[in-house]
Amino acid sequence: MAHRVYVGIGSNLGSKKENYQEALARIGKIPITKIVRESSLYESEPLGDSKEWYVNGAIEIETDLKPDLLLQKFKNIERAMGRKKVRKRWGARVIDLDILLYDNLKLDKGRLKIPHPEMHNRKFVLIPLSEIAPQVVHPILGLTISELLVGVKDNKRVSLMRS
Ligand code: A4P
Ligand code: MG
Repeated sequence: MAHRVYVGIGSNLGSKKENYQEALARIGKIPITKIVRESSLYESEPLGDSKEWYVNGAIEIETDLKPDLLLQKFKNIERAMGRKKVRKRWGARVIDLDILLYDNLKLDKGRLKIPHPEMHNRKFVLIPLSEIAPQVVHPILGLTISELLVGVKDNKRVSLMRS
């Protein structure tokens, strides 16, 4: 399949680990798409208003879907898993699926920004991503994920989840 995409996954509502696993299963069923790598799961201190910690991780997928169609599939999954439509930005969510990187694409369509505009500022993204894609280069910043992680200024706690 033609495109290599990295996806950030987060849950901070309900059975977070189960939500995460269900999202993986649903992503695995998207047509012309397959999961090729999975990071470990991490528990992360919330960024924003929510008090509830997140379960976060990252996956690599290969897909023939264009970015906007892939985003639509992710939104369908979020909806099917019960994310309310109207809610606070950065509020609690059953599942949040973010397209972090899509090949070397740079896209800013308002509805869809790739690379994800905050990924390089967030340890809860860079730590799992560095497990599966340490040498992948950020197409705008020109640094690898490992390098971004070394330089990140984020004092929120992120720890490997005990199974
Ligand atoms: N959108 C634009 N670019 C993208 C992209 N690359 N991937 C648009 C996915 N969506 C993208 O997102 C709002 C709209 O962003 C989407 O409809 C899509 O058209 P959303 O997921 O509905 O809303 P949101 O997630 O509340 O807002 P936002 O700004 O996307 O927040 P983030 O960046 O997703 O951050 N703390 C911890 N510890 N762990 C977390 O995972 N996540 C957030 C949410 C806050 N704090 C967190 C975590
Ligand atoms: Mg989001």
